[in-house]
Amino acid sequence: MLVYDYVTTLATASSLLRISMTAAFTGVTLRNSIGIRGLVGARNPSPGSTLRVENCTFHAMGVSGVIQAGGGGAVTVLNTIATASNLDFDNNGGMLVQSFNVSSDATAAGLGSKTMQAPSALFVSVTAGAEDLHLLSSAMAVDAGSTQSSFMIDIDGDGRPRGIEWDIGADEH
Ligand SMILES: [Ca+2]
Ligand SMILES: [Ca+2]
Repeated sequence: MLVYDYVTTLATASSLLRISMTAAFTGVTLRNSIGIRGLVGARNPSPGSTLRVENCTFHAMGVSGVIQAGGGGAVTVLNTIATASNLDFDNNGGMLVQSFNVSSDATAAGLGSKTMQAPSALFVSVTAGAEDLHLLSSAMAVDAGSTQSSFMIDIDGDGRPRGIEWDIGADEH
């Protein structure tokens, strides 16, 4: 689990998780993590690497929440919210396999995903410098995720699911 509120002066180099371009990694997973105001949340620039992103929340990234950027590489991203980026989810070569994601632009895709969702309707606070990316009780991401068997908690240590289904994003409401 990671929480990264980017320092503005470091933002030109910022990815929360970036796979090496010079070696092949498989089986890397980023989950229950939040990134705010950086450039990229999760980036796979490696042609030979695969990355899985589960139940993350990325907000106000200058470039993207999640990028697959190397031909031949693959990112699987599910139960993840990316909002207020240049492109919330970006397939720039290779495979970007999406399901049960939420974006504020048109780039969430696949089964169970929702586009064009206003951040202010999802999160407790999107005030710059005072963000609280816990879900509002009224957020459409509540009980809208897909059930996973590989983990059972959220970023707070709350059990998943609460309510009738898993939530989308790092927070289970
Ligand atoms: Ca739930
Ligand atoms: Ca929670």
